[in-house]
Amino acid sequence: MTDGLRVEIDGPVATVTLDRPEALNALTVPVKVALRKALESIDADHSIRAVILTGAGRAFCAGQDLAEREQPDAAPLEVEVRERYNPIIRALRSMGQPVIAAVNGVAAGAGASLAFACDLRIAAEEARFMLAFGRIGLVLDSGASWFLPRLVGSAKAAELALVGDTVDAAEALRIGLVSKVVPGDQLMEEARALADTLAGGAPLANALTKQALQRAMTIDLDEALEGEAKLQGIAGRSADHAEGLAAFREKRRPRFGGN
Ligand code: T3D
Repeated sequence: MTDGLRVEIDGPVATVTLDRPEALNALTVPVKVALRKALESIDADHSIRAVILTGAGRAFCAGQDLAEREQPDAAPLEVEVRERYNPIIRALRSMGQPVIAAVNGVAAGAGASLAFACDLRIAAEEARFMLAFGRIGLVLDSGASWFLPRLVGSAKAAELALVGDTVDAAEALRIGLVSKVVPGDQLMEEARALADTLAGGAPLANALTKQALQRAMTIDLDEALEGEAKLQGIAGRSADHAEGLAAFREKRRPRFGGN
C-alpha cells in the first residue's frame, strides 16, 4: 500500500486503484513507482489470475501530475517517460494475467495510455478519453501512438491525437476503444464478473493468448501461423489442457491449476 495507490486482492482477482481523487488520480513519481512494483508483484503471484485497474472518485486518471511537473527538481520529460512511464506500460503488457481497465471517469494523457495498454476496457457511462498531450504542447506518450491506431485505425487515431477531441463513452464504444459501457454504479460489479470469468480460465492459456495477440500486431500471417503452432504446442503439453479435456469428458467445470 502506498499513498495514491491501493491494491486489493480478493481470491484470484487483484484490483489496483489509482487513489488520488482530489487530483483526479494524476500520476506522481511515488504513484508511478508503486504502480510498477504492484504490477510486477502481481505478475509473480500465480494465485492471482485476473487484474482490474481503475480510479478512485470521479476520474480514472488525469495523466501526469502537472503540479509535480512544474517542481524545479522534476526529472526531464524524456527521462521521466523512459524510466517511469515506459516500464509501467511494459509491465502491463508482459504480465501473465489479463488486465481489465475499468474506466470510471475521465482518462486523460498518460491516463488514457494506461487504459489503452490493458487487455480489455470497459467503461462507465460517465467515462471519457482525452488525448490531452497536445493541449499542453506535448506529444503522445506511454504507448498511445502505438496503441491508438491499432485500436481505432489510423484515420481516427490521427483525428483524436491532433484535434484532441474528447471521446465520450458512447463514442468510445462505437469506435472500438472500449468493449462495453455500463451505468457507473454497475462498473465495478461488471469488471469483477469479467475478472471472475477470466480467472476461471486456464492461466497458462490466458498468458499465451495475450502473447499471441500482442505479437500479431507486428508480424505477417505466416509468422502468426507459426507462432500459434508453437504456443499451441506449449499449451497442449500443460496439465491444464489435460484437465480441460477431462472436464469435457466428465461433463463438469474444469479446475485449472495453472500448470
Ligand atoms: O512527466 C511528464 O510530464 C511526461 C508525461 C506526460 C504525460 C501526460 O499525461 S501529459 C497530460 C497531462 N494531463 C492533462 O493535461 C490533463 C489535465 N487535466 C484536465 O485537463 C482536467 O482536469 C480534466 C479535463 C481531466 C478534468 O476537468 P474537470 O473540469 O472535470 O476537473 P478539474 O476541475 O480540472 O480538476 C479537478 C482537480 O484535479 C483540480 O484541482 P483543484 O483545483 O480542485 O485543487 C485540478 O487541478 C486537479 N487535476 C486535474 N488534472 C490534474 C490535476 N492536478 C494535477 N495534474 C493533473 N493532470
